[in-house]
Amino acid sequence: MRFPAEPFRIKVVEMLRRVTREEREQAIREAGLNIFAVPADTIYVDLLTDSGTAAMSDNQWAGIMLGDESYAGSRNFFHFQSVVREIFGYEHVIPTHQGRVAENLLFSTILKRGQVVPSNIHFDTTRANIEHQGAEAADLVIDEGLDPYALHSFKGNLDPAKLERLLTDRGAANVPLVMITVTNNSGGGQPVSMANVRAVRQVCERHGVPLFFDACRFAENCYFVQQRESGYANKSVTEIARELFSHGDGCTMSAKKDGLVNMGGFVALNNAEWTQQLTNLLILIEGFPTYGGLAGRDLEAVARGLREVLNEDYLAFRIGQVAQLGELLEHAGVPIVVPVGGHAVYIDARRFLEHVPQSQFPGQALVVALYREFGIRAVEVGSLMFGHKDAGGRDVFPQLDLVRLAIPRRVYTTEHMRFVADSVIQLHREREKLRGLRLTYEAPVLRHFTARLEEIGPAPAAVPDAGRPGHELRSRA
Ligand code: P70
Repeated sequence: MRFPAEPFRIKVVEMLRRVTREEREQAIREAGLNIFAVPADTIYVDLLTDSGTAAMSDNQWAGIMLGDESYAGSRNFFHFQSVVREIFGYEHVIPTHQGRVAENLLFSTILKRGQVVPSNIHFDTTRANIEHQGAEAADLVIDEGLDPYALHSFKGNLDPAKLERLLTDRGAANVPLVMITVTNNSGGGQPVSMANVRAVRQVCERHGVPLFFDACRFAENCYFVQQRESGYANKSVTEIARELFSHGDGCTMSAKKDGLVNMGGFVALNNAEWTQQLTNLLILIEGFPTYGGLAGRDLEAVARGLREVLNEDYLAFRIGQVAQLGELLEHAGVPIVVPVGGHAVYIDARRFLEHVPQSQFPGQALVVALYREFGIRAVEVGSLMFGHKDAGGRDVFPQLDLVRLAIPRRVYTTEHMRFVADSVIQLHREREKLRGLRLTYEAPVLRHFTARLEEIGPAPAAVPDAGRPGHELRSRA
């Protein structure tokens, strides 16, 4: 397939430092084979996350200079509020410094112990904020959404039958709201269809339960609706977004994704009583309601970013760039989750490294090798992140060991993506050389952030390069 070229030109550049394999070997070793502990300036292509890593536009930077840093009533807040109202259609707009605070405000206010919040798949911070209230987070994605190889245009859909069952079993009084995550990050960045949103809305209405969105990647989701869902080809992505949110009662958003900023978020909702409660908590933990933990200039950048992200030339390039990386890998026989989602390509590490058992962290072994050999940072979403011991002290592993290559917005060129593809393909050819890992330190919770590991067996020899040098001086072992 042909993919659109960059619909922008580059006005500011950030030089990358040359780093040798020896330096990387030392950095990853000192980091205890934990990619979170590696200094970012030793990385060539950083695909750890698409969150807070976007390049802002000249228009956003110009907006930064128009920041009004008044404690109360900043003009940038009113601009931000009007843009959020226009796109999302919700009356009340509460700024926060990032997505998890939006979630915290919402769930600390409206959620009670013992209640349950269903979603397609809750993102980790959403789940943690729900569980922190002594409540339960239920993942009700369609079955195809859990199968890495099932082909479905909207693998992020929430199963309305599962929702109906949950609401009937638990009673609507125990479900303060239903949430839909667009796109479904934890399921591979897969989109949700408008038909599904309507079906979920109907179930919610029958039971009298409000519907909220986790809107982090709403523009990417709406672009997929335009491209894949019948009846939407002639609608603009902005119109599609308005329709999507019109089926709900509110949303939380980390603007660090489709807000095209490095920091920011919000809650938007129609319920005035909830708004008052959220606002009281906001003042306690984030700041005055017209800045919510952000500078006036940051609010201006979000306001402008939310408009820019709906530009369809941008979206065609964005979704195309991710799809292209997926296509290059798939054609070379690298096992990836299909169809490719909106913001990332996920490698199936169990299939990639068939000789490394799950107890030896195949995903993390791949992450370490990608960094050591090519200077690429990916993130493990598998047995290191989700594995734990059960009550009997036995290891429990997740079904999948994935490695996520998340693509920052407007940051890397297509040539960077080719370099990533060639590197992964080269590693795939040499996969027998990779060894499993074992833990030498693990924290009791969220162990992947601080874990330390070591290689099982002798240190691996360098993998020959992919014939497409990255920005490095290679010296071979
Ligand atoms: C990511 C980051 C954040 C996120 C999200 C959804 C659907 C809420 C939030 C929280 C987190 C991450 C993961 C690995 C490495 C670095 C960062 N997702 N809802 O990359 O938003 O971070 O602003 O509090 O995806 O997926 P916030």
